[in-house]
Amino acid sequence: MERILSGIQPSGTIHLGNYIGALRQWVALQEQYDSFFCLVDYHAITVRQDPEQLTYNTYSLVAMYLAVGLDPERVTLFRQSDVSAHTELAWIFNTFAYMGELERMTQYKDKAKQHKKNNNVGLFTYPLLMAADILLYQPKYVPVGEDQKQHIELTRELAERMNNVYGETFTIPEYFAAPQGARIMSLDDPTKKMSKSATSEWGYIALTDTPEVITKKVKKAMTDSGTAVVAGKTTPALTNLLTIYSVLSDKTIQEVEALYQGQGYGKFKQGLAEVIIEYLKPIQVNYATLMSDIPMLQRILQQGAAKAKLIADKTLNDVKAKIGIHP
Ligand code: AQP
Repeated sequence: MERILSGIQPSGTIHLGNYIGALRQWVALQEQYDSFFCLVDYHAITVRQDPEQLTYNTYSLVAMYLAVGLDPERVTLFRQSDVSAHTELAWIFNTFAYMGELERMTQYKDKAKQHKKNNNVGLFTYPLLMAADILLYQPKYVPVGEDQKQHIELTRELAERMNNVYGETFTIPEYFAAPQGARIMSLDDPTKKMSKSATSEWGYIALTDTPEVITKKVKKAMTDSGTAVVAGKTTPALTNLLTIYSVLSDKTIQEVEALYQGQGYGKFKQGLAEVIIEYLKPIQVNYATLMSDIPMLQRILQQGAAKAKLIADKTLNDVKAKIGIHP
């Protein structure tokens, strides 16, 4: 069975962008692939986190993984910091990657601007920890949103570089894009991606948002000039809203456009809010139940880490031996 691997940072509340761009695919792919999904908490600390909140966000994230439909009997769910091979391999990659390669990363450029007072070295070397997260497990595919594509390309480059020097060491992983919604944009600014750490809460819909909050956020969402509910190059805000509607309702964008023909933005937004609320209802019920049993979440993470460690340590030991660092 071919393997897939992906992860999300416990850096805040999961939003529709994370769900449509990543999580939703994971649920569909778990049937066909040997699936490894991690909570990348060492990535989250590249931005200053409140310690108690980080612990809470970690449980919240694993509960959300399960609430959307990941089956812990089938997939391996684990926390990055429980498997020390990630940081060890990341250090080795620090000695193989070039400054220029990391300087080109658009996420680093964005985050450095966003966090001027804490532009730490971890923000810069983040893609190398991500490369280690991936390559340790030798996956064929990495299902992530489009914003992570550049990091996957760097991961491939590093894997090829090491394979060329030391012989076959890593599987070269491929980016696996969501068929629709690989980049969901912010509701209050369709030129920016929907993000957990956005300064305004009006930009994202959290999977835990109440129906009232969802209705308010959708009502306030930016639209384009005009009145017709149509997708296209000149209507980026509507295209984004139509994409969300289409994915969550299992209708094509053309079907949604036809549904709201001649009805204006008000009716469309009302319909969109209803679609989101209905879609999230069962997820929110599952999530509340799962969050009431933290020891069970801890057990799932422990079991996952034990399975992940077996594979990760094997890859790390192979790399260490090849570079001359024997146990
Ligand atoms: N707007 C988005 N559209 C589609 N996919 C998205 N992803 C993130 N935003 C969108 C995908 O979600 C997964 C998890 O992301 P992450 O937590 O590792 O970090 P991120 O990409 O930096 O996401 P955020 O929400 O913007 O987090 P912050 O604000 O903390 O940096 C990834 O697969 C990502 O592609």
